[in-house]
Amino acid sequence: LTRPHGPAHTPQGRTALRRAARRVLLHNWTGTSTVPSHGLYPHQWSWDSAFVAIGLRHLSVRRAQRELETLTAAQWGDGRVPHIVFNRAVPLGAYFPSPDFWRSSTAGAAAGAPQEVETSGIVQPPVHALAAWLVHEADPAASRRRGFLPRLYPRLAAWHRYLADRRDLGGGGLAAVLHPWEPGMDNSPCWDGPLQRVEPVPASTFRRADLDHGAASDRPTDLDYGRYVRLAADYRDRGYRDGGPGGAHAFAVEDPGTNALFAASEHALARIAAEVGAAPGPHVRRAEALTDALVTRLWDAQTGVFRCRDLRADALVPEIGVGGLIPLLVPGLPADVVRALVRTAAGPHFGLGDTVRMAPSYDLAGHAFDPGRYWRGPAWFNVNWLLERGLRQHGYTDRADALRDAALDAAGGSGFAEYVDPYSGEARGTRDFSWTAALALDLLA
Ligand code: 9WN
Repeated sequence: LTRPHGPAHTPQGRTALRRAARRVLLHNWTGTSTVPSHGLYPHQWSWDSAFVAIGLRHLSVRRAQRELETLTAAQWGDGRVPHIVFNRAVPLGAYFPSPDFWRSSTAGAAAGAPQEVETSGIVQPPVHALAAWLVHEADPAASRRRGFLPRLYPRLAAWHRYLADRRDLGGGGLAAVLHPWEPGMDNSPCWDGPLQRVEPVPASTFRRADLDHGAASDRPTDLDYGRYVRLAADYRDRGYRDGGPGGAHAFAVEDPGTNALFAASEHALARIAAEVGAAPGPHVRRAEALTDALVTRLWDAQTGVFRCRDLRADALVPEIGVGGLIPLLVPGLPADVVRALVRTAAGPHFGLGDTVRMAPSYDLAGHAFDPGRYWRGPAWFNVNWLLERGLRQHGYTDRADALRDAALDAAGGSGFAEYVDPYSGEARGTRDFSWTAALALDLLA
């Protein structure tokens, strides 16, 4: 375990880090929103924008507001906030799958896809209400002057309604994900089992633009992509319908990370409602119901971690992914569950503060652990920011401080890498990655 000695530990180091993080965010700003990275991800991504706004608020509250406004302007009539909003100035071949694959404005017309902009048809975790509240809090006067929350509130409320009404496919009060891209942890070993039912399309039928920018050993495999493409194409060909006729999805999973973010954001939405003069009660009640459902449906008391539920098999997935720790972020989680999660984070599966300084994305002792490959082991900054916030919220201040310093050291030391090897801190994936810079700025504040 590397001992702390990085930029987080001196005032000069912190100043330099702040400056470098700002440079990344300025560079990745397109005028209306922020790209995760110009090469690998040249469009706007949903949960990235929420994390970016949380950092941008320290740089420009106006830009942070704009980031969320641009994203939610591409919301569909049924309430879904798409996982990608495409920039039409970017050539089609720069990212796969491109707008001509998703065909949102035609294939998604019945679901109310916008006509003025092309988007994907799937979603990502709902971090937006939490982000909107944090952006508001950064400068409440400026927020009120621009009517930021009154404009955003109906959009956020419709987004949460979509998740609650259309995505509760298991009937137990949680939102299901229908594609491994939806929980944002694309190739986590948690999806390996449920994905076995999905017939991959041949790799010869698509061209992976990601390999122009990223090392193949850091990225998902062609077999993974074959299954991602099959699932997305099938969803599109059903008009992006979630239920109703033909609504049986080959992949449907209840993910603890997504649902924990839903619960935390629902609490934030209650505060937003109160601020804009709407009733907070329904949001508080939904947040509490989500918290109960998380514990009832996904808590594994024996291991002390939340698991994914494969809805097709109606069984918990045996793999232990870092999404299972994210409920630490939820206010009102039962105290015994909080204590068990904190123990698990520091135990052999995640080694936090023991064998590693940042939580890995997957079980250190798991059979599929790979310290370099994407969501199969590397440590990610958004996830560790969420855990830092969860630890702090539940009073684990020393652990939160240590994690904050570790994340700052790794962000600075890796050139704001997309993810890092959890043991060595070595940079993986792309560099100058937006949420790494944004969340470093937030941790420095
Ligand atoms: C697919 C943009 C996104 C993140 C995801 C991350 C990765 C996309 C990809 O990049 O996914 O959505 O092309 O691999 O897994 O969490 O939002 O940064």
